[in-house]
Amino acid sequence: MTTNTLSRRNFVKGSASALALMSFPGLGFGQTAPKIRLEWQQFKATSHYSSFYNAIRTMRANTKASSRTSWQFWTNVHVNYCPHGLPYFLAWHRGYIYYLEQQLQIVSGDANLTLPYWDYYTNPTIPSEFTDPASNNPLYVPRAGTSVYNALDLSPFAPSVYNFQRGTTNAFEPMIESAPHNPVHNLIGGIMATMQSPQDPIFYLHHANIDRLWHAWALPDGKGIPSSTSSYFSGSFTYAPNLTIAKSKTYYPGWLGYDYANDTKPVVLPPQAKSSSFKMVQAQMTPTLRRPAEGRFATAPGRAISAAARSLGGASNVALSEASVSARLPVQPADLQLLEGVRSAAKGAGAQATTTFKSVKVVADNVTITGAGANGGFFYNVYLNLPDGSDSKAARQKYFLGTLGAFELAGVAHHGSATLEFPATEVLANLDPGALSEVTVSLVRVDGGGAPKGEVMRVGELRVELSTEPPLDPNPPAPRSPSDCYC
Ligand SMILES: [Cu+2]
Repeated sequence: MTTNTLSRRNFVKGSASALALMSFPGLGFGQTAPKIRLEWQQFKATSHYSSFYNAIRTMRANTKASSRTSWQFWTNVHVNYCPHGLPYFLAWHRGYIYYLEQQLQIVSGDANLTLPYWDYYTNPTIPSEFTDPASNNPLYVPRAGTSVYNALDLSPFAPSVYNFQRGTTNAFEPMIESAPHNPVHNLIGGIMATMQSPQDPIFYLHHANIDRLWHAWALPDGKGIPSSTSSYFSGSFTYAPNLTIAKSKTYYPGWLGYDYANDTKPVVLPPQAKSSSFKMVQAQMTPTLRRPAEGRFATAPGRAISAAARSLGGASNVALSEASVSARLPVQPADLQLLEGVRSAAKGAGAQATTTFKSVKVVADNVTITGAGANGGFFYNVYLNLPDGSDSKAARQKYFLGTLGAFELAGVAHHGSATLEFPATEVLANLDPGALSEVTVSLVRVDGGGAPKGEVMRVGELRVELSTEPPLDPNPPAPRSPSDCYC
């Protein structure tokens, strides 16, 4: 597949519309040439643009959610089944957009229609066709912001990222979900900051791009992706009645019969869009990352949370606004020793850990969001023991735990209790021993163009927890049945 990439790409530039009919050198007898998904700027110049546009208009006009030809039907598939922060995030969404693509082909009558992708590493502003608020524009929904420049991150594409699955060190899937995936949802905001996000047509261009980035990362040899016969790829995903796909088919073989016009990994960030938020954006991207000032919070001392978990101390009622903030947790010396035990065990220095605890996580418990906050337009980067004045790229690799925003909260909120957990054992293992005289969690605010002012979120308790669970587990429990929501 990879050897033909260049010739295909050159060909795409010339005549995209006839692509699916072409066969390419190197394909064996009986093999069909992959259908090529195009970047939006190329796609909109093809005859498939009107197929895409009209199919979305037809599907959005269909208000019968039980009908597969309605837009809401597909949104409900996402609401009910999508795994976020769980295994199969990439594979599940690959199958999901594949079936939506087929649905668009059926509705449009254009069998060669492929989903376009939005390459925000080249054009970080939403294509203008999606932002025209004319009432008859099916590509438009109200949004908080249009630039995702501040969501971009190159760290998933670093040479050290070889493993794939959640539960392995330096793993691609959780990394790309953390950024740019989640922050793109957050900075666009509006419906994109919720589990109903597929209502916004830009969702599918975003996920086609995430899918493309997975493909680009995996080339040429699949890196650490589990083999087709591994237990990881046994079983199937069910999206709806008669829409079931073997998990292995989301990667093996032939890759569902489509490819992308550009299969290369991003290596640099794009030039920043000139907009009214230019100065603000500039200020956030300075190469030095300051540790946010410590807020004053009521604190909760260390305590047992359950037989399997112990809180090392927490900060209560952490209000989050446009200001970044750090919370220093009141960790007792005895608890610091437990933490040091987990650190040295995770580092491999003291494999015979004297503690029953094996892993550590930062827990944001009882998180609430204001109405303005729920509309998105912002998010927070979460760090453990971020030093002051570190190089932002290095800090990203060493102290970064994940992102917190309206989208992440929406993903957990419909379980009833809004608790977000950030695995922290890998970061802990990489801290210098001297760095453990204190435990500080920093929340660094990142804004898009339409960020709200004032309080947007509140964390009931922000704490660090030790857990008896192993820090890394590439074979987590099997996903729940399709009748179960596992967002
Ligand atoms: Cu998404």
